Amino acid sequence: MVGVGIIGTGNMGADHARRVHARTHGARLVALCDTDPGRLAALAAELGARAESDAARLIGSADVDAVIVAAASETHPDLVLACIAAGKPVLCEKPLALTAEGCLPVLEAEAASGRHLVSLGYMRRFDSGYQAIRAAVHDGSVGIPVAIHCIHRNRTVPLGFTAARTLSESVVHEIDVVRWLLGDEIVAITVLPGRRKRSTTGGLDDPLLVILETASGVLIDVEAHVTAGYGYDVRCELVGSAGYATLGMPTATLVNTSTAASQGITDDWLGRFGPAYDAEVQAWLDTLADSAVGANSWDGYVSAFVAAAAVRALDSRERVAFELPPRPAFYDPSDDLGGGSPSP
Ligand code: ISE
Repeated sequence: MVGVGIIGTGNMGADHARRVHARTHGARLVALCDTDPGRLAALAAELGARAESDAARLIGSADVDAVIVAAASETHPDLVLACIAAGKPVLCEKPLALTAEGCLPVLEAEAASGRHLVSLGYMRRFDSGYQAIRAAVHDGSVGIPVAIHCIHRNRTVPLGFTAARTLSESVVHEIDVVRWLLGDEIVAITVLPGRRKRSTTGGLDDPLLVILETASGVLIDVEAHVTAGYGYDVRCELVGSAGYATLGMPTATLVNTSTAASQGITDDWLGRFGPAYDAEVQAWLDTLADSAVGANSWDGYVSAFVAAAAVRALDSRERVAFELPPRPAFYDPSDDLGGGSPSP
């Protein structure tokens, strides 16, 4: 039994805690940590876990073999560094750090440890729909990829939300998943703000049309739309030289009545990607310490790097071309990009 400790008991952390407690095998939820004592105590009592007010103590606990980090984004790099120092595998929610530079100490510490201890929570890599698209690329059935059309809609965001956050918190998922689908790197990005909707308060530019270009010339468009109003909606269609592959609607049941045909829609990503989160955490528990599962620290660095370029493209209203720094040898390409198998 792997003893799991979870830092952060907000929406995502609580969801992971319930998942480890009830929907995975081979693991036991041992300890939880949060800066909000009331929230922490309530969840710890619900799940029969120890409540720790200090993250360093949780990471150092002898009964904690592996750690999930789901605390506030700005705390991620320090918490991940503490896990590496303790030699404990860590599954960190995205982002690895708020900036690409902020990821660098993690890359250095992980390489110095000689162990792939860090997995990053880009859960779309574990979604069966995205996996089927990737399989269609890898087995050649859609031919040579030429374009990807993406839609990423959130129902709503808090007041004061910014378009830069749309890019670094939402579009960052497309940035990660298209690299993984294609085994190709993004080399240029353009961001076009559209007409502002009357319902959008605070002057938020929403939706944005984001265009990504890859090294081999695949064109990707993303409608990034965080005040869509009606629900959470993520779509993806990959077009190749011999066909295309499209994500199905996640709620399969179509209700047909005399006046309408309707399908349910989820409110947020926890609903839409629930099975993907389950698969991600189980895969992580199954391979602990052997290697990262899904995205690794290098992927976290690249997604932060490309998201920063996207913010520059939005600010300048110009196409921004860039070159990634060389990938450290420690992060072998077969770990994530085009490794030949369509597994995560
Ligand atoms: C949120 O932070 C997430 O990470 C979700 O997966 C994403 O779809 C959503 O747009 C973000 O706001």
